[in-house]
Amino acid sequence: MAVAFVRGVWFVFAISSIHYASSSQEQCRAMEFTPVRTFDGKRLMNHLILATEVTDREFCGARCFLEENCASYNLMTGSEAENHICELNNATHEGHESDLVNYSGSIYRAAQDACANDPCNRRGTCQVGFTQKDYRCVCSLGFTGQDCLSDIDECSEGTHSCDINADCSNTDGSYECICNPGFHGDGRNCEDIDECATNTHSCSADHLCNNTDGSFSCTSFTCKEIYDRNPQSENKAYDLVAGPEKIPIYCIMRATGMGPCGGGGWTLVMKMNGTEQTFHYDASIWTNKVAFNLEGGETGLDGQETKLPTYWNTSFSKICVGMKVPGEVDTRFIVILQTAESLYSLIADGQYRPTTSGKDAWKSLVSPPGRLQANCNKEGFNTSGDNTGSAGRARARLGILGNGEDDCYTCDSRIGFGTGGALDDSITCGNAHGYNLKVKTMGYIFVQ
Ligand SMILES: [Ca+2]
Ligand SMILES: [Ca+2]
Ligand SMILES: [Ca+2]
Repeated sequence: MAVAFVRGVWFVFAISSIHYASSSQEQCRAMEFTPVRTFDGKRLMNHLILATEVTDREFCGARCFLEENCASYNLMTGSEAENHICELNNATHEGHESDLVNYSGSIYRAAQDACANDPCNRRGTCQVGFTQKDYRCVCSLGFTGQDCLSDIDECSEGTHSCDINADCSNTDGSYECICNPGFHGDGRNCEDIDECATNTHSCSADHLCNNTDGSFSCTSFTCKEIYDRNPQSENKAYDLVAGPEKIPIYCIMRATGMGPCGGGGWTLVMKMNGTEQTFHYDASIWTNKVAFNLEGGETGLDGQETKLPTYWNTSFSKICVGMKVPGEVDTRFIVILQTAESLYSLIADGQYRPTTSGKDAWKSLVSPPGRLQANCNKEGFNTSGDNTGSAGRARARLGILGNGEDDCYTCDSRIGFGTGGALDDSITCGNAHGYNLKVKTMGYIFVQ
């Protein structure tokens, strides 16, 4: 008997029978080469995995033991002084009887072959000598289990390589990746489809297509955007993105009846009734971002009041304001050239901001022509008297003030939107000129 220690494994060589064993739990392997399975003058062909030289003929068995796929070996013996050729095979002659050929000078030795009946399924590799069953299976990709019968669910185990924008579906032995709707690619790599560029979107002609990751959105923020895409657009409500949602908002596209404002796509902001207190100068409606009666924003120049999110969300370079005197057919408009990020930004802070429309323009809003006292003529946003203590005096969120005295301290007349104060605090839109002229109108504000 000889004893050797090679790469952490003890080998015990008996004269007739050689037994190899290792004690490591994971690599636990036991191989026995018995005299019954030793064939002098034979060589197993066609199953070679490694050929090497050994100085000691007994080391060929040790090499086989250390090579996990080795099940048998051919030892070609030379003279005692020379090295021996050691051929390691991944099978034994069992099931391969015709591969065992006569070969002078060769000794063929086969381990007990628990792999002979192919216990490993799905093209798994059987390794002799491992585990209590004397074999173990190295499963091919996608399979697991002792005999490789179980499919690995790569999708639920998270071992797949599908794109983050793909759906993983498990298959027997593998898995499939299919890009999510709105993406294209092979499943491993998925890219957003640009529906706008490829013209596969479903946006109407009124809306601009905006590509998004995995989808697209159809948007118009203003009536002018719609008009610019289609100058034939008619006056009506269109779905506009005004804030987080799309809501129907009335657009005036045609110049007809719009006086100096003309057409080109006016976005409705407010409609107010001068007999109601909704839009009084002191009402919080001017200083908050809360919509009022959205339904009223879907119709044109009628008697409904409304305050739309366009008040604080819509930027513009000009404002069209109109007044309609009860009993009159026409609404009279003037245009105010003013750029701002929103009407809210011009009004809500209460700061006075002048406009330059002129007295005659403001008077033209009312029919018969409005009247103002001769002096002051202060016009703009948040217009009020010069003395800070004049809360009771005429003021307008957007309008012009007139005074009999040659100053702006005691203003009693006004034309404007969101008015209040002397001499009739109940008029919130229209013209107040002393005790003998009080015109409460509908008021409309559009931006473009
Ligand atoms: Ca699978
Ligand atoms: Ca897209
Ligand atoms: Ca006065």
